[in-house]
Amino acid sequence: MTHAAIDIGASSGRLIIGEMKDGKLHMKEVHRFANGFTEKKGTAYWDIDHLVREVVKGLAEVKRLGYASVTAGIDTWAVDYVLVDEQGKRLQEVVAYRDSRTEHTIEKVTSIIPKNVIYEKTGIQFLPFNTLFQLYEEDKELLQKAKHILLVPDYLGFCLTGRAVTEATNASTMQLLNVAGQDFDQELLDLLSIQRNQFAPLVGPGEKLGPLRKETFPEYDLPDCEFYTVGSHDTASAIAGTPGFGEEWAYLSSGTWSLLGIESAAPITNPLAYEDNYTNEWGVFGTYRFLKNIMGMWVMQEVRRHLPQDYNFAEFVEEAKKVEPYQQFVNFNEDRFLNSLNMVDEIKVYCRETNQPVPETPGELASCVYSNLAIIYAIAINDLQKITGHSVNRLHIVGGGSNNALLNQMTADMSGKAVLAGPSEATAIGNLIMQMIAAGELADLEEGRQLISHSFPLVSFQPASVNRDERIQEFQLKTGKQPI
Ligand code: LFR
Repeated sequence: MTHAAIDIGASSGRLIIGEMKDGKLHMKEVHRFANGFTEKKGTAYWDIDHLVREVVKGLAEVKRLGYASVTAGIDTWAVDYVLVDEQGKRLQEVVAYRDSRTEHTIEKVTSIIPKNVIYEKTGIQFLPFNTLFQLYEEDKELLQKAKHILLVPDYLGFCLTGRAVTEATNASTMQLLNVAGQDFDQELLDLLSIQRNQFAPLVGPGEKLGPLRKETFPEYDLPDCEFYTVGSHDTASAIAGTPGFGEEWAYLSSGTWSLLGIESAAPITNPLAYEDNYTNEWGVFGTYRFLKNIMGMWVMQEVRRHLPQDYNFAEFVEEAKKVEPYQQFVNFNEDRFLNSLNMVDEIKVYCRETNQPVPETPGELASCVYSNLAIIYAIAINDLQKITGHSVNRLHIVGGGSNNALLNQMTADMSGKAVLAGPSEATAIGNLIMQMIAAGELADLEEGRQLISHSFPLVSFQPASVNRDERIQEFQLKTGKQPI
């Protein structure tokens, strides 16, 4: 059987074909396209029609390559939504989560329903862009007109199959689901003046969504395609695609964001988890991802955009290697780095404000980013162990960022943990694995992860002794980030 993973991140999308042959998963990328938000009249929007078009083009490419019949699953980033009317028409431009409209919304909402109450209900970390806060700022008339409020992958699935669902892993990131009730929380819906039925039925990953409506796209020659729901939140798919076994592993899904955490059988919402803003996103097969969002490769993407030299990411790594690391201590998790006007200037200003050497060259900037990400990861692992009582002895780094051997080594050094890097396409792999389980080719997630570990090489990094404690303390001193 041939499966197609449609995996769209904040900076690019791809369609990857996967098949099981001789006990291994074989993958081929058949289509790749750019993604990104653009500012129009002061608001940041995604080009959602472009994404629909590129997915259809990718499916046409599948047919052109000789695959007459496939299954498919869609995953994207989380939290952003599309309003759809009675006729199935989109009602608005899709606002991107880094838009500033929700800059102060956490305070507004939590002055009505206290923060700890929302956390107890949802178990979800407070991020300014959670759908709860975005919908709070949405045009109320438009909201009332909406028959469906669909998250991005559910909207794409709706355009392709005509069926509207709310896939649960992604839905959990809205911060509107009540974890005890396993459905939308009535008090939060009331706060937003939204009816429960404006959200399509909740479905788990691994359900049949429906066949591709080829007649909607007559200009393309398309394969027969049966859509399945998968972990439609890219991070849910990435962790499904991480070959972790036993108890003592943690993951770092490294892409535009760095998502660092553990897989848990139950949500963890104790006071420390609340204070340190750890989240419990829903994973595949009833798991929870206890994790923290860390500003990840976004920082480098933005540094790259604002430098006159056109370096690719591998070149940044080469430049960074020539520079002494750990020269500045910068907490990239501060909100000021979420959507800075100019990331290069923002880093320099931060260093000046804190009386630290200012990184100037591309190598110095990259080294500053990698050094601090490694320290932030190390602190997150320490905190995580304290909060959960779970001990971590290996860190699996997956996603595009796992190709950065320098950062992998620094992360091993700063955390004192063994790092296993790869696969870099964990998200697409997790998407494919879920389809294979749904189609009966794999028994369960454990078998899927075995398949991954037999199919892709993992690279191991052992921690070296490098003044770990001093550096972490200096970071805490310079940035004011207190240990828990
Ligand atoms: C990663 C991700 C994160 C989510 C952020 C915003 O691509 O999905 O998990 O917090 O993007 O949607």
